[in-house]
Amino acid sequence: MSNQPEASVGRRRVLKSLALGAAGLSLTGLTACQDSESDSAAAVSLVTTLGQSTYPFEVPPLPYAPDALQPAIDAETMRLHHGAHHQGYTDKLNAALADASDLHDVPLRDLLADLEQVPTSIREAVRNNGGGYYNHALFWPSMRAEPEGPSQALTAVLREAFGGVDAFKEQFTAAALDVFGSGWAWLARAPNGALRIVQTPNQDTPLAQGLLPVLGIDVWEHAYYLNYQNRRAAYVEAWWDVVNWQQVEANLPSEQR
Ligand code: MN3
Repeated sequence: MSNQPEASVGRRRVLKSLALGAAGLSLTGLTACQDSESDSAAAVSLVTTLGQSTYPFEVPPLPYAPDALQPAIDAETMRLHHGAHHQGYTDKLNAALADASDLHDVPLRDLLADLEQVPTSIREAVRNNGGGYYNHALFWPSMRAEPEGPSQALTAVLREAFGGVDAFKEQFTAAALDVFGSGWAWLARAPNGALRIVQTPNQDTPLAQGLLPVLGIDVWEHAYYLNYQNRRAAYVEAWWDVVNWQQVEANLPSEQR
C-alpha cells in the first residue's frame, strides 16, 4: 500500500486495515475481469493513489475536455467547478499547511481520516479544503463521455450489496436528493468490506467516517446550478449517464475485483 517511511506506524496500521480489511463480501466472477482488456483492468484505484499524495497538493488535470460531458454537465460549469472551485480548495489547503511542516509528509488520506492530529488553528481549514481537494479529485475521473455500463463483475457486487444495479442507483439517488444543503452522496466501503451508501455534509469525506470512498456525487449547487438551477433531481438523473463504471470498479479494493 505504501512506500512511506515507518514514522507513523500506529496510524498507518489503522489505515492499512481500513484499506485491506475486506473479507465481508465474497464475490464471484471478479478474477476473470482482472484478466480482461477492459478499461477497469488498466485503471488504477484513485482511492489508493490519491490517498498517498502529500503536500504541496496540485489540482489534477481534467481527464477530458470541459465540454466532454455535455449535455449532462455543461462546459462552463465544468470550467468553473474544476478551474475555480477545485483550485480554490487546493490553494487554501496548501496555505493552511504551509507552516505545519510536520504534516508535509503525512499522506492526504491519513490527514483526513484523523483530523485530530491537525492543530486546532488549521483543523477546520484542512477539513474543509482538504476534503474539497480530495472529493473533487475523485469526482472528475468518476465520470466520462459515452461510458460503458458496469461489468458483469461489478454488477454482481452491486447485486449482492444492494439487490441490483438499478436498486443501487435508486438508493444512491435517494441519498443524493436527501442531502440537506451542500454535500455529497457516496458509495463507500466499510472496514469489513461491506458497501454502504452514505452522505457527507459540506466537504467532509467518507474517510472521516472510517470508510473508503468508491463513488461520490457532488450535490453542492455549484455543481449544477448554471444548467439545472434548483433542479437537483434532473442533475442527478443526467449524471448517471456519465458515470465511469470502470473507475468505480477500479476503486474497489483488489480483493473485491
Ligand atoms: Mn464541487
